[in-house]
Amino acid sequence: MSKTFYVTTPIYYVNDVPHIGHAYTTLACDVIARYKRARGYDVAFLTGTDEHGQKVETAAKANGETPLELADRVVKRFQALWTKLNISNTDFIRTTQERHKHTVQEQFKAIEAKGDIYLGEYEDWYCTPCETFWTETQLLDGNCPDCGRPTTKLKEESYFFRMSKYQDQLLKHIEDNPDFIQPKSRRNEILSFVREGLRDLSISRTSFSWGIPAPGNEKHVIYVWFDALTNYISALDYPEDQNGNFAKYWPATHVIGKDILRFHAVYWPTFLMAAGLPLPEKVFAHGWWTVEGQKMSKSLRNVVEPNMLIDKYGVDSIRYFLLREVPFGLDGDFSHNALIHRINSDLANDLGNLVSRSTAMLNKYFKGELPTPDKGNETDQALIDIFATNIIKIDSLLSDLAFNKTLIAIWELISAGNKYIDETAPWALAKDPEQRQRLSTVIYNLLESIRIIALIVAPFMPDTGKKILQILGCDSDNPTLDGQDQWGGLKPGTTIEKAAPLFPRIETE
Ligand code: ME8
Repeated sequence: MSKTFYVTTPIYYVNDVPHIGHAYTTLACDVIARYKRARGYDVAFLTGTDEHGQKVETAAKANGETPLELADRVVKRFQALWTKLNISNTDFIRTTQERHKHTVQEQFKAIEAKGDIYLGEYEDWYCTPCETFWTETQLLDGNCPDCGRPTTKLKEESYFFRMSKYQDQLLKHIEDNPDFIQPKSRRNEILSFVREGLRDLSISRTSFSWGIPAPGNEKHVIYVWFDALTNYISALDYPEDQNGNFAKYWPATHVIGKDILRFHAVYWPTFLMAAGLPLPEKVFAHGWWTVEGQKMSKSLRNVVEPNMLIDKYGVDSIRYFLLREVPFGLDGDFSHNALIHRINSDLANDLGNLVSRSTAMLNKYFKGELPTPDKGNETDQALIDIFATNIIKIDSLLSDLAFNKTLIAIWELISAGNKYIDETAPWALAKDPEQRQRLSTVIYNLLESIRIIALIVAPFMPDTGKKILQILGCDSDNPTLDGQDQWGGLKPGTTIEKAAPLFPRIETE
């Protein structure tokens, strides 16, 4: 049996066009998917769009189109961005697809048959932008406690899910599995929320029609979150599982923003419990981006548009910046200055220079033909050791989705390479014919360190990793880490050309 890994992004609402926040989550999932693949896992990586609900219905009406026309139009923008951002998803789900509607209805029927869905009457305050009901006491000055916008009182017949029944079971699961909800601060929030008590959840609406009908009662459409969360298993063809994907890949690692943690860490697990299914492996809630110190919003006209950034700075620079700048899990601020600083110092200086200096010296001193190293001395061993140590460290950091610490650990390797050049001073060795073997060892070690750096940086910066591996004459299409992350992979005798600068410096006025 091969090792499998299943990672998912939220499915994004189609009433908004993709911005840097959406790109961030999807990118994080892509990095972990690529890393796991390089480690020999069979990876399923799902993203998609959330196309039902009142929000989408209202946005479509305002545009004079049908909800499906709106969805068809906006979904293309998401898909085009993921292509441009080099996202390696293996599937893309739309909640308007038949496969999804089928699973949602089957899931509803199964939970109803078990007695955990019943018909009742609902009266509460509804926030349409958030698609969420609030009790009187939860409102802040009559407004939605999440977004601050006005709510309306709704009374309607509704199906309810017996969420209260699963309170203790959920609490126990969270307590028994310290890594189920990450980071820890978010886990504590959910623990106290669950301890306060779970109410049964209204899971259908009769006040609008853009959604999946409740089985056997067409007056009701299924609540958009019951619908949306199910995407993670409808994409695996649950329950029929005709291709064996559900058996193979479930449970998933869900990566989401902190805004939707409660849905993923409370509602979704209890739906799964009711359906008798295993709970997700992990729910990781990352932080929120602001822009130049302000909340991103359409009205402030400060929404950062990823396409423009990629065109201007290059896809790998953006991928690097987003995951390097802020610890995953904490809030961060996007600023052009910070981005340019990272590109110039980390990419152009540290990584770019290491590659151009090393390949230039190989060409200058050995006409581009990789020499054979000898056993080496302590300086060489120190370099080899830090690679071995950090590769193990990176594996464990990435299993905690600690992207920025991983990049710091990779940059320790790059710095070690640059420091090694300064310490060994190849230009001085080159002047002394008796130091020819020493020079061979130094140059070999430099190029070899670049090979490993390219492999380990490739999940973050696929084009850059590929470019470096091509320069080194290595397999660049399927960068594998297993077995290839050991020192000594480069073959002496390989011809390696002098590399052009990988990252041009960005001049600022
Ligand atoms: O919530 N900073 O969809 P959505 C960081 N359809 N991440 C951000 C962000 C920001 N400023 N803004 C958005 C939904 N995000 C539901 C999900 S899942 C079954 C259904 C990211 O289009 C972040 O991942 O509002 C957040 O969770 C997601 O976009 C919300 O996307």
